[in-house]
Amino acid sequence: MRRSCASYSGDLAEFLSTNNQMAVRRDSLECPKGFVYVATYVQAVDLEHLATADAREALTCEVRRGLIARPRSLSPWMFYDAEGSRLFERITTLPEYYPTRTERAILAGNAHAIVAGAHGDRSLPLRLVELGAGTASKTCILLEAALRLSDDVAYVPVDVCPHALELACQNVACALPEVRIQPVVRNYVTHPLQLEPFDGTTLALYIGTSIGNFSPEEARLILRDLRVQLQPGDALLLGTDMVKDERTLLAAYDDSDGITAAFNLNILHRLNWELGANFDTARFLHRALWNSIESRIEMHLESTQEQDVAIERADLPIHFMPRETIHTENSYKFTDRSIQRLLNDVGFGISGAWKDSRGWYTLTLAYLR
Ligand code: AVI
Repeated sequence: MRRSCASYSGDLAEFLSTNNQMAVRRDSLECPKGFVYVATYVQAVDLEHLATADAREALTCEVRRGLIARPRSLSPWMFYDAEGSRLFERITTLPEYYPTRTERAILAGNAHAIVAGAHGDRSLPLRLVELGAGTASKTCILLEAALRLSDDVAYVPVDVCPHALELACQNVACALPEVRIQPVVRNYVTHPLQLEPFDGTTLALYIGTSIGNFSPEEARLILRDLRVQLQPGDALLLGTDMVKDERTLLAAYDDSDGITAAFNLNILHRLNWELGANFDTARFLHRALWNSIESRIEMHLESTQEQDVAIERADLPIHFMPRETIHTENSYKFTDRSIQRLLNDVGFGISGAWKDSRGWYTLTLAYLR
């Protein structure tokens, strides 16, 4: 059953619970595209349609804010439409892009210790809430470990991209049908998460080094918003990419196949499709640089020439000078001290940390102080 949900704004979970005519139907996995599978039974929801109106409004606001300002910038959440999410998935498999496979290896070797460290009272149900879940490709490792410790495990993937969320639900439902899945379509940056009360332990996951895409101030806001949703006894698992040699860092953000360049330029394609802009993407170049003072990789789009662009639905004409840039992403890299400072500032203490042998990546388990 496809529903029309043009006025939707908020949590999918909230939406589901207030719309009891919502279909709860087949238990096969052959649903049309745009529908999502929830746990061992299937709730069919037109996620694509749900997110459209909100997403377009946010896009218009962000474009007006970022492209009028100097230097020009756009927020990295704009990368993640269906094509951007697909390109990001490709990035994660590139030889130069080490964070994903490094984190996966750490999880594979330590999932039991991590979940056991978070879930003190095994008799209680366990809920894993994942911010920026993407396709949840690594989360199954933790969910499997969770199922070995508890027979009541719930998974709440939260993501701004309904397409990625749909894949996350399919992946988890196929691999681990015992897990109850409650997907939430949400931009947790602009709309802080509101978790349903839970009678058990919650392990919040902020892995995949997504925290690195926010300024230190924004990162603190996001973690504070998350912390107020947690109860004493709950935990946070934070994934952070570490400072390392510049060559390795730059290669990870400017790969030889040009996939990261395509990912960066996709923001302009998105503005063409969704806001009626007329960017000629051949007139922009992908640039990645290491800013050692701020401890971050920066991605920019550089105009190759003087040019005029119009963004029709934002009512915005823009004039670019040659070599003028749009700053599209920061990816902050951490040290043990900066992780400790960040967590301490937002009310968490560290109960464990796991790294790879080169110390390129860290997973930190934190408790509520
Ligand atoms: C999603 N995020 C953690 C990625 C990163 O490494 O900062 C996004 C990315 N940008 C370019 N490559 C990957």
